[in-house]
Amino acid sequence: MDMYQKREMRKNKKTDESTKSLPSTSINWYPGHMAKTKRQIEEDLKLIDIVVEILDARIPISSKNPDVKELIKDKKIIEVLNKADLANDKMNAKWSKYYKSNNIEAVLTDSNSGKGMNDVIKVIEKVASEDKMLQANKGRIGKTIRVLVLGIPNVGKSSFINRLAKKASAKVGNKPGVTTQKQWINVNNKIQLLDTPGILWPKLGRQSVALNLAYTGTIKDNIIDSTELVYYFVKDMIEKGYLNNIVERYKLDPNEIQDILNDENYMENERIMNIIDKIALKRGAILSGARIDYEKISTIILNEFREGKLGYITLEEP
Ligand SMILES: Nc1nc2c(ncn2[C@@H]2O[C@H](COP(=O)(O)OP(=O)(O)OP(=O)(O)O)[C@@H](O)[C@H]2O)c(=O)[nH]1
Ligand SMILES: [Mg+2]
Repeated sequence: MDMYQKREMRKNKKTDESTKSLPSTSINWYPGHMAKTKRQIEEDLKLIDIVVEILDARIPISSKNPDVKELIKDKKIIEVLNKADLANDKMNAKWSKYYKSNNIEAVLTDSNSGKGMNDVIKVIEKVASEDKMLQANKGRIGKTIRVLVLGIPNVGKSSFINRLAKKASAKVGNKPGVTTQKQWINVNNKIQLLDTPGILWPKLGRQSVALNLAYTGTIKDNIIDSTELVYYFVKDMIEKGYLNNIVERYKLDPNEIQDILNDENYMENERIMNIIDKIALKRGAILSGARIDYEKISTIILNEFREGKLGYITLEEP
């Protein structure tokens, strides 16, 4: 990066949280689409007893849609922190404790391996048995508990459903008298799952939320400049105590990195960019004229994060 680029970077980054604006929503979520999705979920809610909301364990706050509470009204909800295998163990425990102390039912899962699925089943049965409304509703006693899976894009809704379905017998066809085309999956003799999840719209109000969703791949990274995205990612990693993960993954010299971070001659954003430059050099993300290929290094770093190659990382704490 030459001096001019660095100056530009400095100019841009000074404003960080305050004035920098990201696109307010991903292209797929224009208001009409959102309204249609909402209506669909409202229809599905009429058919079910319990909601399972899938969150990304690495970003339990950013991956939660705050409208859900209003949407589901008095339906009971279970939070599933999926992709727990990619998240930090200590933070997983911290989040579990947080939910417990707030009387929120929450389960950590890995929908690839199936870890946590039995806990989900147990919690569904427990919640159903405690739900007075469900029990009071005479017609429902002895009937199956019907479950709807909700979640923002890419959190693992389909993987989660497939995992539960694998344990289950074949799909149940349309029930006579049910006019919709709904397909139900028998999870066991007590629980049925609607086979299509409700896709919630991500809430991009705060910049940090939009960034978290871009890091994890929930919103397309082409809505934000890749140099900026990787800049914020590395900055967040350092601030959240994951500098070592980067140093180790890219075989950087820890002393050299410390020197960069302590160098008073640079603004913070320049220090971050210098570290990214080091990674780019290691990975050969170089263009003609020895310029850094930020697009390439951005893709490399973020893909490796998404694949878990940077280690177990949780970006939000309770
Ligand atoms: N490591 C890990 N990867 C997961 C887990 N669950 C899902 N994935 C991966 O995350 C990606 C998205 O999973 P999907 O099940 O398609 O997510 P979805 O919520 O159905 O996504 P949309 O249908 O696009 O809204 C896939 O590459 C999955 O393999 C998990 O628990 N751990
Ligand atoms: Mg899906």
